[in-house]
Amino acid sequence: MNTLKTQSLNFVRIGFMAGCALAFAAISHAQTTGIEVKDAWVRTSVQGQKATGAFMNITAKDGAKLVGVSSPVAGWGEVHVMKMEGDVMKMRAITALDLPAGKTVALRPGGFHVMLMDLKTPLKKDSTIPLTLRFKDAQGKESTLDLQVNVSTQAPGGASSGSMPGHMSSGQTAPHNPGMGHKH
Ligand SMILES: [Cu+2]
Repeated sequence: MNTLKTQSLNFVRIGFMAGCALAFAAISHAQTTGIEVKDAWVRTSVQGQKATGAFMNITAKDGAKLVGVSSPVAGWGEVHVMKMEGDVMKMRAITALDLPAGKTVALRPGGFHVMLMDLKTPLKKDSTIPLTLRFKDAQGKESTLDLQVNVSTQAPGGASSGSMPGHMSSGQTAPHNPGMGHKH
């Protein structure tokens, strides 16, 4: 009985400290230099659905790794890769996604993506959610990038790749700079 009480007290304290650390991180790393995120969107979810995917194009000018993701609407987030194994499409979590210098890495349905787990609320079309990405640079230094991501049923500008990028960038923190690096 006594032990139980001590444990739950410790738990409360750890939770509080984690909250402080998060708040501090958000302030001290508000400016992530050299990393650009475009065309970010997260797929709608329905009541009772536990997970959904988020997709975007990330360019790290000097190279970096995407090592973590979180959002207040989810219990936790993971970076996933989706691959065909035989005839079965499988996805698994990876601890780091390599972002080679100057190359745009696409997170999209069927490939790399962000998975938001243990959703706390249904994500409604045309709303936005906060999403925090955590990066590690070549020196191992961590930084975070806070985004507001549109909730949608499909990629910005439609399902095909031939449409105009930048069309939906309202509400995103990434600079409005359409066209760069897109091949048709
Ligand atoms: Cu996934």
